[in-house]
Amino acid sequence: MGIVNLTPDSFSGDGLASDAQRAIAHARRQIDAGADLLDLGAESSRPGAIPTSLEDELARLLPVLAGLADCGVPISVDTYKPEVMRAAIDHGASMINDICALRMPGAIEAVAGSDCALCLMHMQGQPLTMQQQPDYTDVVGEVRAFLEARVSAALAGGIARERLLLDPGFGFGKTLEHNLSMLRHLDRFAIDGLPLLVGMSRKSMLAAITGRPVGERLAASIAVALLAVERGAAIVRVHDVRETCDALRVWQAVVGD
Ligand code: YH5
Repeated sequence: MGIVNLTPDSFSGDGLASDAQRAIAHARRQIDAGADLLDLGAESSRPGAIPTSLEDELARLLPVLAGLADCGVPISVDTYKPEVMRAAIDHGASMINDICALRMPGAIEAVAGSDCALCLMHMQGQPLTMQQQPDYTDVVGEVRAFLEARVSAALAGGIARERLLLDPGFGFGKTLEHNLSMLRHLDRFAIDGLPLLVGMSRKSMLAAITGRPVGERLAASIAVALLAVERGAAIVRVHDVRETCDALRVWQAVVGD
């Protein structure tokens, strides 16, 4: 899954057509580099991020979705707002990537009326404050229990099991030790055999290990992507598609499937 960031920190942020054109070009490069799936995100969920208005999120997202209608790979939209989910689905999105796991009022209904896929992710707290005091007695058990409860909520809301993916949410209200525990025990999140999606690309946990700034986390990002796939991840959400694909091809050649 190639990341396509539509937030102003990655573009000029004026919401004009030039931003959309640059994002579309980036998305097409991600596909050329080997992405089987793209994740479009128009609201930052980095630690400390301030929420984006509905209007701004839609203005950034919809022109890019329209421009990728014929791109040949499924498009996921990273949003927790029900209105954005509905608009994204109307504009051809194949998947909703919800960092709030359908906890926003109206989110279940927004997704239930379609046939798109849905990723349910764990987050403790909210982006603005989630890294201030992550707190668990058993991070793996608690994240697993949360995901089980969200699967139940989705099923009860009329979303078929076949549409679901799960994500323990690396970096979303977790210390380095929490993230490492989750990676060590990744198999425990495969509830009912649902596919796992994981995102660790360039994240601060890699800074905590390597001491590198965000522009120098490529090797660490490839290493964790490979470790995640080895531990059962079905999809890795990454910035550096070409390099990650190369690493995964080597792994695949060795394991022979
Ligand atoms: C994820 O893990 N993450 S947005 C801070 C960084 C670098 C990257 C420099 N959306 C996930 O990518 N969706 C995001 O420090 C996600 N799983 C799913 N399903 C955060 C991000 C990032 C944050």
